[in-house]
Amino acid sequence: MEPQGDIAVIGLAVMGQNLILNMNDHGFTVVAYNRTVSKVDDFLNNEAKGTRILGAHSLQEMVALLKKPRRVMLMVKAGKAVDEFIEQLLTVLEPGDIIIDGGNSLFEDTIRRVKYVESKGLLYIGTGVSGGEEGARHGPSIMPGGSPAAWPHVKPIFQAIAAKVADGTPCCDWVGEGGAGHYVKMTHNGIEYGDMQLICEAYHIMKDGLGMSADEMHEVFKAWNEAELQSYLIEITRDILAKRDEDGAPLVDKILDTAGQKGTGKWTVISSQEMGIPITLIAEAVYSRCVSAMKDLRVQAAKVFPPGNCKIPGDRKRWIDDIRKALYASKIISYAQGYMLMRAAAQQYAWNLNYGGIALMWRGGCIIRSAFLGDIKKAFDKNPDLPNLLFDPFFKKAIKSCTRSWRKVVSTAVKKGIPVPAFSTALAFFDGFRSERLPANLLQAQRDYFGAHTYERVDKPRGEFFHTNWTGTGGRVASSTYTV
Ligand code: 2AM
Repeated sequence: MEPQGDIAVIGLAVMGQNLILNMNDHGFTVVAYNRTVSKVDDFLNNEAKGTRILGAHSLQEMVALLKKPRRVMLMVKAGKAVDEFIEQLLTVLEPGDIIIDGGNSLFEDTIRRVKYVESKGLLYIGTGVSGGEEGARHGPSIMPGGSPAAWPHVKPIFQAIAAKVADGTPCCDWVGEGGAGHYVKMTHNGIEYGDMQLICEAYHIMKDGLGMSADEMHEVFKAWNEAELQSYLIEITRDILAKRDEDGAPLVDKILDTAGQKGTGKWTVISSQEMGIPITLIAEAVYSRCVSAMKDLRVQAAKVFPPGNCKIPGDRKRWIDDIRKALYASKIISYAQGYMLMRAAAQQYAWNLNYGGIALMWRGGCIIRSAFLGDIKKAFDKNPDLPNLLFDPFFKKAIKSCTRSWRKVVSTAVKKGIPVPAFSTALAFFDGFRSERLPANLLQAQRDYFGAHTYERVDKPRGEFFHTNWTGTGGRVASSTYTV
């Protein structure tokens, strides 16, 4: 009998299982395999009961069940497990077959793996999958990159199972070569860190500054979710604030204030440092989680530096509106920074990224899905070469309409001692970005003073470098220049 399997999925943790069930719902025959083979039968006898899903108890059996070219998707722990499976798969697959990694792999690993697997005559895709367990089951955002020749073979499956926007367009398209898919997914996660931190700062000001209850904040987030901030993260925040513990008190108040992280936010910041792109908001979001994790030290510090009165006087309704605007403006900055990062990465790694397409992929299914991404898509559709989101007329107008409130919220929070690292770094970035002249003239003078690093002059063409003997005792020789 001809093999029936359209695709194999290795890794039966919840994401893998849900993707398989999703593929099955869309008419594909999936072969399921897992390192701990007993989980295959567990899955077949429970979640997969009554479906056309096939189980394999060895990689050989799995391969024999697949149509050619064989498509094998790894949904295993990022890191060593992926490399180990690639090695094993290379012994059972044939040239032309396709290995897909759907885990949260570091894009540099994916770049290496694409080259390696292609060198063996097979094709490789590293794909971001976002949307959590629910997304995987009912429609994730899928961001594939790697060997372009593999895409036509994977496209029908991925686009069928992906989330769809209102007009039916799937939140999945080809991202680019090499590690492009995982890079875009990493950036997505970084932006997700930023969005979450922004919401938390709004919540903090409302709670401590305006003295609002969880119920009152629930109403605010409910209203915000009806307008320009409409998004999955605002929606779940609304619902979290309404959730009661068994004793009837808001559950959110009982949760310890220490946040964890798995590393994709950190990777985004590391990559931005390497590329010299200021994604200050995401960086602050990552560091804010680090500060939150220092609970014991914070408890000690709170005794040494007890907080003063942080109540914010004035009309609460107006404040809430100001906070909404501060959040919206900061969010625009965060996405502008994220897009700058992707643009720099595209240049560095020679990826031809479609920025509007990326916004569309993030429009549905994933954690940062929002109405806002529809506006970003429109901006890049209008001008694919848009150098910065802030230059798009829609966003320019939006930022301008928010700046007064944004400054008011940041300055008041600072006065009251409520930490707003993301709101304030966004504003500081904005002010730096729109400054024709920054104090870096002085900085460059300092560098030339102690290190003979040279400087360019405002009254001479760019690219001409000068060195001054500042003290009269330094030498005439300048150090070689370099850029970061
Ligand atoms: P397991 O069920 O055999 O532990 C999520 O952890 C998924 O990744 C699971 O399917 C798990 O398989 C798999 N996994 C984790 N580490 C692995 C490794 N080193 N080799 C193979 N599979 C691994």
